[in-house]
Amino acid sequence: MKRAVGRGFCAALLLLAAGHLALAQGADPLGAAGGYVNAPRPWQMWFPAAGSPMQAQIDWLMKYVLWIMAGVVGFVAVLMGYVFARFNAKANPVASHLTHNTLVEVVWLVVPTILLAIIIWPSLNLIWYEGDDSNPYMTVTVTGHQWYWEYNYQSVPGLDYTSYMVPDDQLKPGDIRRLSVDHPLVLPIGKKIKFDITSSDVLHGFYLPSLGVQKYAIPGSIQTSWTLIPKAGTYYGECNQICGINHDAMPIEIKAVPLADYLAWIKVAQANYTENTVSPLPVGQFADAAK
Ligand SMILES: [Cu+2]
Repeated sequence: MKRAVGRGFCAALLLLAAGHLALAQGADPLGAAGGYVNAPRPWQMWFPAAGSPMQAQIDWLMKYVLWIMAGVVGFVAVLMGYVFARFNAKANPVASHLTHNTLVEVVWLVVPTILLAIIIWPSLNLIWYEGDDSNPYMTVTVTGHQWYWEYNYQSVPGLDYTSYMVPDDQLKPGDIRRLSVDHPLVLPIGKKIKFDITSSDVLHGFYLPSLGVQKYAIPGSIQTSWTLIPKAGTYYGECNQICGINHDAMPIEIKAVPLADYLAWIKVAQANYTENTVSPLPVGQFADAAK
């Protein structure tokens, strides 16, 4: 724990140094994320605003199925109410001995079949869409650790850094308690980003609700997912697989910035973040083994 705090402190110093360097150069690549913040609100209902096409489709499918379900539940409720009122012992003392009705049996077979078909069709399309991580602009290896995330930019040699939650007593203005991190994951907007998700110790969950990404981080295995963020801003996620005592202390913060700002950030990050590399397990080996 002490080590983690130490690392967090070093990371904060490095971030400060990176910030100063960026300011000295007259540019703050991360500032390019702008003021848009996609974060959960207290008592929020429904999904967060969709930050990616994948989440937009998930949102659509959820509501589509929900309306069909509401129709089925409503119809069954009305039917049961009618049966209770019309065919109880008082209202209908002599029960019918009818055991078979071809029309009713055909209807209750065909109607649910049609309902299932119109649910399955967009569901399969979405599963196919979610699984299509081909031709990404870049790939980031995401490794879950107890209790922080590690981001390895496969296309940027040496860019591999850790991301710790900002402790409550170190929050700065604009930070969100339990969600802000020392080093966010920085991604370019409008580009397809692939995630290779793994873990160095126990099961973690890489969960980005507003981007529609949710994958287990499994030791010794790589799960893939992808995203495409059209709008610059800050997006948040959390580990959503109980992974030990500090499970709640490994949020995910994403800064989505225009490509030019991302490329500028790489230079700053390469000079500063790489010293912060913590790699208890060589994640590269997993990546190679999977090929
Ligand atoms: Cu975790």
